[in-house]
Amino acid sequence: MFDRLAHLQKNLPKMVEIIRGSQNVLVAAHCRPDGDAAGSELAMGLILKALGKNVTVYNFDPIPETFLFLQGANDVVHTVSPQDYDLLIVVDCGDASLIGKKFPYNDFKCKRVFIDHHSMPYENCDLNLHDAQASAAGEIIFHLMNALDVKLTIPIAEALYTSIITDTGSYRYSSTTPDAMKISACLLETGIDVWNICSNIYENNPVEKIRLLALVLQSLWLSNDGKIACLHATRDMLRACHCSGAMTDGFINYARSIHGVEVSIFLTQLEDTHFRLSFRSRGNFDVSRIASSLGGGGHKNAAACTIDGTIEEIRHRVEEIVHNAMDNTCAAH
Ligand SMILES: [Mn+2]
Repeated sequence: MFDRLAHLQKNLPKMVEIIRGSQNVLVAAHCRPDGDAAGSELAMGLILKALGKNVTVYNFDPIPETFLFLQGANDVVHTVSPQDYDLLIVVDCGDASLIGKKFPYNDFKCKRVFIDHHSMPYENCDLNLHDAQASAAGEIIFHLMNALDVKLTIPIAEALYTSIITDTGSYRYSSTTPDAMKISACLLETGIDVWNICSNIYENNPVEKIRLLALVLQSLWLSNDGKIACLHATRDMLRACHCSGAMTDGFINYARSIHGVEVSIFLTQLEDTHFRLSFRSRGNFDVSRIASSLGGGGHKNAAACTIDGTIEEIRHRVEEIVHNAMDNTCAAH
């Protein structure tokens, strides 16, 4: 029934065996959790609980308010003692460094496993359940749940549904596969309330965020050919609206939504001349390669890194890199 299940068959039984053989499990995901990171780590936590394990769910950063309706979200911890665990499961994360700068990954002497759908499987671990074609890490966790014979409950379905709708952009991105739809159908059959989930995630903005959006939209910059759009949020703008940097999540999509724009970038000021740089692209243009060339990573259509310079310098530098990559892409076809 599921097209991508065969791809997981090699490591799925091994993952089941490792989980069955453990008792005290730490589940982690990438920092600054999005819907997939939060949804998949909480779903994994609930699945392990159903198996009678002692489970702790960790994230370096707080779970955003929009996902706090998910079961277990308020129990997520932000500090960790590696010696307390006999298994570490990292979900929706392509590299241990992305769990968070101070996460003591190398202090875990137990088995460390990854469940992920970023472009490349992470090598420095004991086992990797990886499928770059999965729409969300939550999709792989759905298969793992079945392999573990854990019953799909409403709280697990809500968490997995959150994973899939957020990582597919509400079934708009090209990652929206037949499997994503079939798994979503299974989740709906539990009786989850889709409108309740979606209004928690998408129609629950703090007014501060909307005030910040109004400021951010005024920063719009377009390249001369209209193919690159940039928005930014300075620390002054965040301060004026009483917002954290995480509140800018999703703003970059306004830049990409402009007719003719192929790549959008978003700069969030971290320090005077230090910025978080996010990329979004349309169609085939691969921004993960640009982000990795600058020390970051991500997916084909969504990637990020950090970068030094003034806003003008960074825009100029990135414009050049993106235009070069566009020229090469055209030359290759
Ligand atoms: Mn994901």
